[in-house]
Amino acid sequence: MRLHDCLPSANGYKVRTLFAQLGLAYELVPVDIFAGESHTADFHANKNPDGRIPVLEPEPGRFLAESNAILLFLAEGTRLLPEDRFARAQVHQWMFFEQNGVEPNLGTARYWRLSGREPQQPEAFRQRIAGGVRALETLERHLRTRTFLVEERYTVADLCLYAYVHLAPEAGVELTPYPGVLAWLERVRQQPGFQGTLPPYPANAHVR
Ligand SMILES: N[C@@H](CCC(=O)N[C@@H](CS)C(=O)NCC(=O)O)C(=O)O
Repeated sequence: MRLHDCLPSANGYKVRTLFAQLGLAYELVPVDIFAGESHTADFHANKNPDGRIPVLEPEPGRFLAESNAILLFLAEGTRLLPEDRFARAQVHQWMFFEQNGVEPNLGTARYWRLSGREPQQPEAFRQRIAGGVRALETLERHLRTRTFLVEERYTVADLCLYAYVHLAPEAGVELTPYPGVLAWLERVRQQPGFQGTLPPYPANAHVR
């Protein structure tokens, strides 16, 4: 399998971590998204019409985009995705929440802050932070009394949410007001195959 990815991406990090946790080998195909490599005619036509990474190529010529769709595809039939229909729907619930409440808020705010884009759009940045804080409050309400997001066992939903939640301080949002979230992050870090930190954004990600 091949993964078209850019290493500082936390969406890509989700997939790379799952590969490690499942013990699956893959070939990394680097895509310099800051140089426009995900917006070539070939990339749009054949890999992802949305022009974004990560993109999984499970077999030559077949491409799957959206990090959470990739996670669910790879986790099928493994211990990280429950077979029970309702538990599986709860996994989906949290992964949809991640794409609605966490990634567009904490993920975008982090990118803007680390790449120098924050001062260009202070009001939009403030709104993303407010949305991120609301998502953290939601997670805290759920995790204060639970070990993992679904049925007290580690699933692909925990990995999915971990990616941008643990990076909240890089968006400027401290996690100390969320002790349940902090304890859960630590439990995720203890999982076999856990991957460490992400590399920083390259120089060409920054506004000049
Ligand atoms: N919802 C998508 C978001 C993917 C995404 O935003 N990827 C970013 C990197 S983290 C990207 O490729 N950006 C390049 C661009 O938008 O031109 C997912 O979960 O995979």
